[in-house]
Amino acid sequence: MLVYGLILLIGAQLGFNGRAAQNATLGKLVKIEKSRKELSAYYQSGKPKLLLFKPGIVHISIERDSAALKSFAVIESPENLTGHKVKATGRKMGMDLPDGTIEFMPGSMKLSFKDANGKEVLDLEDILFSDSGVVARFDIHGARNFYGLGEKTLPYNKYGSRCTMWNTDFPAYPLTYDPLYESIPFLLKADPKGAYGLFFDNPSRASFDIGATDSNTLAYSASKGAFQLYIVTGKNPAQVVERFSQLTGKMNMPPRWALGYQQSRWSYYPEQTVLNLAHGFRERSIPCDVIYLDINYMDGYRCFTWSPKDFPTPKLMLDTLHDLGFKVVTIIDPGIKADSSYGVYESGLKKGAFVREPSGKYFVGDVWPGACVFPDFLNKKAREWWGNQYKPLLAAGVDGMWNDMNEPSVFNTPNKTFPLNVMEKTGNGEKVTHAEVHNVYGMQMARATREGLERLEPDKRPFVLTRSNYAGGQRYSAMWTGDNVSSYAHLKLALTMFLNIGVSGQPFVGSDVGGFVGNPSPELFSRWLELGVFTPFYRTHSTWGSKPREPWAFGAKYTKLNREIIDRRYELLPEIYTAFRNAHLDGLPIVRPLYIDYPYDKEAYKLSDEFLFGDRMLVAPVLDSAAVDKDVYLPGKKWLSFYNGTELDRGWHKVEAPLGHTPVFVKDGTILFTQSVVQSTSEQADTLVLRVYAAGASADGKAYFDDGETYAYRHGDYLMLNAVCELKNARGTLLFNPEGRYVPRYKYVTVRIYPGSVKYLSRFAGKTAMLRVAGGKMLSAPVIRSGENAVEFTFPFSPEISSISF
Ligand code: MIG
Repeated sequence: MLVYGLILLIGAQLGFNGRAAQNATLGKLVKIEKSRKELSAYYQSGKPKLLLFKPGIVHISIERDSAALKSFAVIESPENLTGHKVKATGRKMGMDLPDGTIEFMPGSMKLSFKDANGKEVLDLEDILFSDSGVVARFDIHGARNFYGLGEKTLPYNKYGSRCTMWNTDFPAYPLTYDPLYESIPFLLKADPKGAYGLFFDNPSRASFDIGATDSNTLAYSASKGAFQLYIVTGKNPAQVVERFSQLTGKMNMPPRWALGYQQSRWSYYPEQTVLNLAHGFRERSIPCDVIYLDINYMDGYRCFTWSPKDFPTPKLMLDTLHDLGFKVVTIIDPGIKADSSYGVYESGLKKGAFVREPSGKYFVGDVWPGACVFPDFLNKKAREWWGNQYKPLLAAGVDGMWNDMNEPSVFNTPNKTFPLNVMEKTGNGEKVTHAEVHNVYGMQMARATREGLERLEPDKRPFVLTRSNYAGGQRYSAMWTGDNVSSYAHLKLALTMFLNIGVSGQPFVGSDVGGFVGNPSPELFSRWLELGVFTPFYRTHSTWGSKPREPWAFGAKYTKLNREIIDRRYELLPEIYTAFRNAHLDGLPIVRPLYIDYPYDKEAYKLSDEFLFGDRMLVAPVLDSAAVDKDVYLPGKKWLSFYNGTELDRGWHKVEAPLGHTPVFVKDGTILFTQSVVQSTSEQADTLVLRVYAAGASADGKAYFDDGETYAYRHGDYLMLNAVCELKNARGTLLFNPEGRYVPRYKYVTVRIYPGSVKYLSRFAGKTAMLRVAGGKMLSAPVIRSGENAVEFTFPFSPEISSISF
């Protein structure tokens, strides 16, 4: 029996046949220490450590010479674990996890991971340190499905590929270009046999070779710093992703307006153009929540200023836009113009807030404003200073912030970013070179921005959008996939990227609708808008000099179509908001691969052209030119068409998909919460619409509501409306079970039921529905036939509804 808490010295002589173990790059093994959940080996010049971190998560860290940097990604600290057995013999140490066993042999530095059935799934074969970093090679035991790795281009399944982690600005990136703006070194192995995640937490330049060089080997290398690996186990891919999100944190609940449709371009200016744009939406009744101001709103690209010529009255403009129901997001880049008449520059100098060259001089590089200095976002003091700079923008009424160019992107250095020897200071004042921390610069900028907004306006949920990011960055901001291209291939790529970013812990993701570079055909733009309806971050954006890309810019026929598409987003808002709430709580993606919910279905691992939106809707967007139908795979059992309740069984189906029509299916047994169309989230919809898909005669669902902008929900000011519907013979009942005290201000509630069989329809239609409110009041309404396959009835809305029978 182990004595808990006692550190036992096993000593090299006990387990290594009298010979002291030796590692090629770490030297001689000096001693081994172990406790209830930790094993540390001390080599002459290195310290491998194995730690049971959290339930199902093991941390392996190998420090060489110097101590490892504190993680920027991991928010949790190791837990005191119960129910995990740690077995140690002289040679090895084993940890029994709920979903497998991990054994580590500090003498040979071998590590092996067996699944719950005792089958080997992963072995660390060797690990070598040298002046160019560390290289680790793993035997993947025949695994062929790998996902995640954040923002990566093609292919969808990363098996057979190599890629690099080095945040890079690359406009109009080709379909297989690597690396791009963000790095999430989290690799998810997932197939019907099981899943695990490998999180290599190191923000220096790193690389993955996933069976590309040797079909059975995963090779990982990092150029600087310690080897840091978290093995995340789980009984299926969903559990692995959830656990990874416990480690690196969840997306915060955004303000509701950030879920609306958003219009951007480089750039809308001057003021009058912005106002005309806003009126353009309202005059045409095309819903829109947010307008973006790209770099031309500034005075000579000086961050936190307004161009006196083009934006002489920003406050007035913002007031008008707010009155029209718009929010405004402004872009902010990290480069601060080195200009002694510019207050932000001067105050940053005083605080010593900028990164320096080894000589101690500030590093100066060119970006849009010309010669710039750059904030040291890794440093707490610099982050605080930075956060305060947002004051004037907030005072003018700006609602959200967009952080761009934060890889960081520099125009005039050979590597297009900071020179590798630029010095940065971490939280505890420790000096590091840029080479060690490049991949967290953008994330720390988003953090500085978010923390600033939280300090300046503590009652408002901030909205921050970032281009560059690292694992854990979902805690601070939404992200978009940067400078893509107007083509169908890029439309497909966008979805592929969303799916892998989602399982890498970042649910709040989107792409420039229509493609940033180029001009989409009217059809491509509409198809991209269609995908956007089901994309967490829904924003049209295009480059300098691109043709107009407002939803009405393509002629009357497309204006109507585009309006109907965007209307759909607003109808679905209660569902979308609920999906965000779920992702905020469980860390699972909103746009999610089929394998998350159907882990035993082989097909689910292949498909990157359809996805689940939340766990009850399957979306099969059209991603090809001139298509009028689409081959859709439905997993599980029965699905119903979102639009008309047509039933479809598991398997492949060719479904109609003319322009403007996205095939969407609802899992049988679901109540979806939708609403009547509004022009922006600042407007209250009249009618809450429950769509009951009940081919199997029963359905349930729930929807989450709160004020959409403050943290009052944390103190009980929310409503979780649970509903259950049962159909029996010619009778139906709907039971409501509300939790929380928030009251949405709908006027009516419509219930539309797709009972799946025409026989039922005729029984229900023409009857009377009776509604019962908690206090006992009763109301009646006629049940009418609605469309081919549904019946519906409407009542005044009350959050007190306890049941409806019909
Ligand atoms: O060097 O601000 O990805 O969305 O419009 C280009 C201008 C800088 C790159 C961003 C893009 C933005 C553009 N920016």
